Amino acid sequence: MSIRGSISHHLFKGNKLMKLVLRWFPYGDDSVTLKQIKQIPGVTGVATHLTRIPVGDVWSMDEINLVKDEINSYGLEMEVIESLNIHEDIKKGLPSRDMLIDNYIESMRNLAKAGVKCICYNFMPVMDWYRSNLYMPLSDGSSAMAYSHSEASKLTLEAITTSMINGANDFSLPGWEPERFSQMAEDIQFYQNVSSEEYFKNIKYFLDAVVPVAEEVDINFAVHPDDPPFPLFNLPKVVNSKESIDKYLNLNTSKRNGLTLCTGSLGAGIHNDVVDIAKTFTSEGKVHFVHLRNVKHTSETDFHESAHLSSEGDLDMLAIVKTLYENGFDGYIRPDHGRMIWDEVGRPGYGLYDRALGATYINGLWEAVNKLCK
Ligand code: DNO
Repeated sequence: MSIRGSISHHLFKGNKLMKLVLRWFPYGDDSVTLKQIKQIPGVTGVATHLTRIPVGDVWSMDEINLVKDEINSYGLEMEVIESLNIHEDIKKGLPSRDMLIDNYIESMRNLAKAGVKCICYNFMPVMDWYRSNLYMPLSDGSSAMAYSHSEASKLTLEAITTSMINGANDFSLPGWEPERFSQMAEDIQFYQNVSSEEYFKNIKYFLDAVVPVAEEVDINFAVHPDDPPFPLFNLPKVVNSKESIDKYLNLNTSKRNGLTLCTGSLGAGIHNDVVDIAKTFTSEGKVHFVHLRNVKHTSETDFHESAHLSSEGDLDMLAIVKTLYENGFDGYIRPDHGRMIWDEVGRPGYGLYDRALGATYINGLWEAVNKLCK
C-alpha cells in the first residue's frame, strides 16, 4: 500500500508541528558548537543540562539564564532539558527526599520562567544508560556503541565505571557524573532489598509531588526508558516495555506525566513493537519528546547502534515517524546517538556528523509524510 493510502486521515489531528532539537552540553564540555548546530537545517533548539550543578541542588535563575542566553545568542531555543536528574535518595525513598523534591520543584519553576517546555529525566536506579563497548568497529569503517548482555553481566561495577570514564574522550558522559561513583556500590546493595512494588511507590510519591507543579507551570514531564532494557546487578527495571510504560504513566494520570519515546532504548528489547508503543502513547497525548535512533540486534540481548536509516538497523523509522505524525505529535524530536564517522573525535554517541545526518533524515521523513498526507 502507498504511504498516502496507508495514512488514516481520520486519525490526523491537524497541522501540528514537531520541533527538531539536538542535545548539547554547556560550559565548553562539548566537541560540537552551537554555531554548527544552528547550521543543521530544521534544527530550532537544543536539549541541554546544567551539568555543573550537583544532582539535588536547585537550578537558580542565574545559572539557567547563563546557559539560555548563550544558546539564544546563536538563534537557538532552550525549550527542552535533558536531564533534570533525580537524586538517588528520592529513588530510595529516604527521609531526605522531601527536601530534595522541594529543590526539584524550585528548579522546575525556574526552568518554566526561562521558557522551558519539556523536562526529560529517568528513574533508573544507580546507573543511567550503559554500553559494554563504546567504539565497536562497523564494516564501513565507522564505530558505534554496542551492548552484549552476557559480557556486561560478567563485569564488576569497577570495570563498568572504568570503561565508561576511559571511553569518554575526556568529556563528561551524560548520566555518569563522577560524584555518583563513590556511592554506587552501596546503592546497588541497598536495592537488593527493595521490591519492585516498593520502588514504584517511591516513583509515585515523587510524581504526585511534581506533576501538579508541571501542570501549574505548563511543563511536560517525559520519563526516559531504561537503557538497555535488561537488568544488571539485579537492579529494578521500570520503563522497558509497553506494559511498564503504561504502569508508569498510570501512577499519575495527568497528561503532563509523559514519555520520552526513545526508539533505540525500547527497540533494544526484541519483545518491543516500537511502532505500536509510539501509536498507543502518542494517541493518548503522552509522548512529549522523541529520541530517534536505530539499533541492530546480533542476538536477543545483544545489539549495536546503527545509522538512523531504516535499512541500517532493525527499526522501521518511516513507520515510527508516520505514526507520530498521524497521531498529531507536536513535541520535540532529536536524533539520538550517532556513530563516529569521518574520523570525528568527540563524546561517544554525541558527535556532530552522524547526528546531523540523522537530523536530515528525520526532516526528510517528516516532510514526506507531511506532504503525502495533504
Ligand atoms: C544517553 C541518554 C540518557 C538520557 C537520560 C535521560 O545517551 O539517552 O543519558 O539522557 O537517561 O534522563
